[in-house]
Amino acid sequence: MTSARVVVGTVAGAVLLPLLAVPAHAASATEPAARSASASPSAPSSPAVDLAGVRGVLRSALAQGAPGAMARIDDRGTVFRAAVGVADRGSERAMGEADRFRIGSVTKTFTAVVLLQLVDEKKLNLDAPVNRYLPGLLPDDRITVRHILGHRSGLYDYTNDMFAKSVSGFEAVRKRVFTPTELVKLSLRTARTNAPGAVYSYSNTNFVVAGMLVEKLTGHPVRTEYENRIIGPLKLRDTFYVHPGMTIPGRHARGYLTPDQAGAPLVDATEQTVSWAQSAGALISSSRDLNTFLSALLGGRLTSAAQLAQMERWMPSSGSGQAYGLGLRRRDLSCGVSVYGHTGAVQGFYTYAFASKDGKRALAAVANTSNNGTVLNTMLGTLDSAFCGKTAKAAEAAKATRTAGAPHGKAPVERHEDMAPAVTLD
Ligand code: HEL
Repeated sequence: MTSARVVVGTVAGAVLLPLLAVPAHAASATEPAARSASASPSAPSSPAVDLAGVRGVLRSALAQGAPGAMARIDDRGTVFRAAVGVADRGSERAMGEADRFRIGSVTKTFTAVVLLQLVDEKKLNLDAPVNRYLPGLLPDDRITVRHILGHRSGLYDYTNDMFAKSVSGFEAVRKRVFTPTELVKLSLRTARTNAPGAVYSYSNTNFVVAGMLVEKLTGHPVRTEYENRIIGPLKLRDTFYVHPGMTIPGRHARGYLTPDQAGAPLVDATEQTVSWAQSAGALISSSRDLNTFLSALLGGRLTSAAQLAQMERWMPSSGSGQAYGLGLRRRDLSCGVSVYGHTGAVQGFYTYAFASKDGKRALAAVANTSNNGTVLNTMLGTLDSAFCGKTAKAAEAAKATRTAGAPHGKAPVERHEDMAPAVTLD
């Protein structure tokens, strides 16, 4: 069950050609010539991918309670794959690198891209009040679109209360269908966390509002806009917004929620509406599609250069070596390299999806469990292995991770930004 399957190969379709015009909304997924497996996986200045290191991190996640874990790295046409454990505890089907999964808050980057495209189209002003577009929605006219996309609105995160008890909280909403307005109202029951723009305070409410902006400005459901602007042009064959449907289409990993009580059995959380998250976290995707998406975004093929620069205007966020732009995280790795993308935590799945500054190397890594802070922090190690190679510090970090301790998030793990509620930090 813990044996790792690792493949290095080539990919067709992983590299998109630059677009002709700006804004680059109609990104082309023209297939490049396949590269040979022996081709250099990275530019001379980039450390070689440490696939054995990635595999070691995945194995650690298994030892810490994840039924399965996998990662895929796309580097200039060369693909590195690793998968360990099982996708399905019932059938014991092995985890596959091509399995689909729920990406949680990586959805936020997709939503931000749609809004930045609308800025390119002059339909939206980042510094305008949200209430200009959605009159009366928010209790403060000073909250701007930029505050929403940078988690600086002060709107309380209603999921803090919703998932205070992980399993019963989840079961209470598993089949529910919320309207976005209902979710905003849930948030507004609690005082705001800060004045508009004052500080970073991560909140799902922001990206529910972002989805409402998409729907108001385009006149279409967010699903249509994801499809027409990102999924279709990039040929993302594994990416779906099924809300309020509950199932993951096609071959997918099942997701297992770790109960708060140590030793209690994992809860299969695969089927759910994810209506509590919607445009803040309900997308389904695959490691290949996430790498294609982030490579296209960082490569400047989804927005104009000006709007990508807006997404990359970094503000301090919680945690060292981390910053937040607009729907985009920056993480500074042990070797001094910074990577750009997002993380996701939805019941049953932890995701890391990051790319290099030029988008030419991208990693997506997934464990099919959640509410297990140890696994979440262990999976962070895939970034160092993918982007730093075998540096001494990465090896040290991997060693520390391997000895990090027990599941259920009680171990002395590295502090993670915006930790999902009730995951223990010390
Ligand atoms: S949390 C995060 C991650 N984001 C945020 C969002 C997402 N996910 C959620 O808000 C779900 C929270 C509940 C998840 C649940 C579990 O682990 O399955 N936890 C509990 O129920 C705890 N009581 C900031 C980590 C992100 O990386 O952006 O995705």
